Amino acid sequence: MAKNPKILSIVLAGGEGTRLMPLTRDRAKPAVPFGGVFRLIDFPLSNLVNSGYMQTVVLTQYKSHSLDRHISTVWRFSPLLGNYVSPVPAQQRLGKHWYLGSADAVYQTINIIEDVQPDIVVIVGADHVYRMDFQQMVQQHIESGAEFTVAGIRQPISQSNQFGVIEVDPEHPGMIKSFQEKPQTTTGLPDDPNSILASMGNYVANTDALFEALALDEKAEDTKHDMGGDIAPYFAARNEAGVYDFNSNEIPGATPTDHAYWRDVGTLKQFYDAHMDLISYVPEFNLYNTEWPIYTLSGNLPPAKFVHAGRDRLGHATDSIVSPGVIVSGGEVHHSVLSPNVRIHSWSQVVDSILFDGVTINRRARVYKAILDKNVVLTENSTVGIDTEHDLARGFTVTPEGITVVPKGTVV
Ligand code: ADQ
Repeated sequence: MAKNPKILSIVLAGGEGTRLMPLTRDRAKPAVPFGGVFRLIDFPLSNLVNSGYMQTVVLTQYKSHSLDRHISTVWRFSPLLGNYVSPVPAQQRLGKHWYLGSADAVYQTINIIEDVQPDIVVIVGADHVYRMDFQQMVQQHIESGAEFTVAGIRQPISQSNQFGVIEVDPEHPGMIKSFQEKPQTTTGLPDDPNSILASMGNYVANTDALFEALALDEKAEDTKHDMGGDIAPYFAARNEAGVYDFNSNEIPGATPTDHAYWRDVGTLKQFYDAHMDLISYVPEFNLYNTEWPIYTLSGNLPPAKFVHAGRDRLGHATDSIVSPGVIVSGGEVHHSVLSPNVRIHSWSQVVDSILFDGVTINRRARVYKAILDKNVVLTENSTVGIDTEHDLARGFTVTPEGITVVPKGTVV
């Protein structure tokens, strides 16, 4: 391996995100807004840039229009300087089918990888909220001699059927003995029977070994062409897979609560909870760490404004994130996330909620524990989240935990 290996990063951004419906009705999961001004894909892309990795391809597939637009407007680097983030839609290069799975998506991109000739490929998912320095993982990968390294984090054993489960080799700590994708049952860790070591869906691979694995997988019969389901177990079975402990990742400016924060936001409940983590009194995830910024661009917008519109109409927001372009005029916002261009009018109330771009809350309307998608309008005196039975009857999504989700553009 060269002293300064050449790295290409690949972001897997083709997931459908069915469990986030209706937020993924018109957009790919990685394009779902997060934290007021961001989109989910800004997290992996910021991590890559902050790690010093400036050559990235993003593999897109479903409903990728807003994702492509976001990548090309926000993330276009200078090709002159050799820096780029390029979206690659499903090519149907190898036949008349879309990507069969995440491994097939990488395989269909082999010609792009060959053009770049990297020594190492860093492959990351696009739908998690976290900070990670991939250089530290690559460093360990090189030192361990593994062909393929998986990033791991402890998770409750009750969630083992949602993750790739890593069993570390006791004889060779740092290497994986077995990798099982989303097993129904499994045993816990030797020092903590209630936890498993879960794959974060982030991989570092030596290019040649990866090509070989992908080519074999493409021809195999019994495969879902999945990085977690097929490629990681392949390397584990050959004793060539290393594991990188996310807990050891050091991020400049991280707080004790924020260290090793990682959330899968694949369900509405997880998506909602991760937002609440941003606004808790001591934030579980600190957006204000300027030493490891999360980048985005949210257009040319004026600052947020709070208007005292009359006696008993003191427009205010507490324990909340308020984005540029928002006007809170005579209404009350508590413990909520407001995206750009939201309007909150007199005597209205927004509590424990997430409002996407351009939402309007008219006079005396009330919102509780809800996610309102882009451009939703609450007319005067209307409510969302106060009576969840009524919300269901109106065709809104209500999660088992009682979070109401109103689709894009709905007038309530
Ligand atoms: P999942 O997230 O369930 O598990 P998957 O649906 O394949 O796996 O998504 C992984 C990433 O690949 C996502 O970023 C998704 O957008 C993307 N993706 C999915 N299908 C794709 C396709 N056809 N083309 C391009 N991109 C695609 C994975 C691992 C587990 C691990 C969890 C961690 O398989 O082992 O534990 O992530 O959340």
